[in-house]
Amino acid sequence: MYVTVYIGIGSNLGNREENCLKAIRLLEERGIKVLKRSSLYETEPWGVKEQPMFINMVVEAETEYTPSELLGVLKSIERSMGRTETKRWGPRLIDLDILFYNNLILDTPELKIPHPRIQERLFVLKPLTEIAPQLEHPVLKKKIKDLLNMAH
Ligand code: PH2
Ligand code: MG
Ligand code: MG
Repeated sequence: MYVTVYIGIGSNLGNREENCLKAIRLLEERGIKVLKRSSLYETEPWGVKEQPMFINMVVEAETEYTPSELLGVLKSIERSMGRTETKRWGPRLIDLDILFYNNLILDTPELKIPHPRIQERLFVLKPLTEIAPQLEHPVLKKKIKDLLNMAH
């Protein structure tokens, strides 16, 4: 059964745009069908301020992977692109995060869905509003466009 997922993509090392676009190609090679992609956004680093600016984007995709399979695929794409262990919120060549998986709510040590800090992060809310303004956050019960307005 196909589910709709939203994946956040970010990079602040190397050729940041190329890294994001390459990640999308690798998602598609793994059978993840990318239906919509946001523009590329240059964003201020969040969490750890002393690091280069990020490029961020969000894609809407269809997949048959379970949440944990999808997490494994994202991690393996990150590794295949040369990402090594990074410190929390620190610089990274590529970061692929599951934002939403249909309207599933999942809270395990390995994986939390929706991504727990979407509502605080303009670097997620801006690109997401571009492609899915009416999408409702299953925990907060608010539309993405309203979360963006509230975050300002
Ligand atoms: N990712 C982080 C920490 N901070 N800041 C921006 N602007 N964009 C990111 O993707 C990002 C961040 C950890 O994954
Ligand atoms: Mg992240
Ligand atoms: Mg991540």
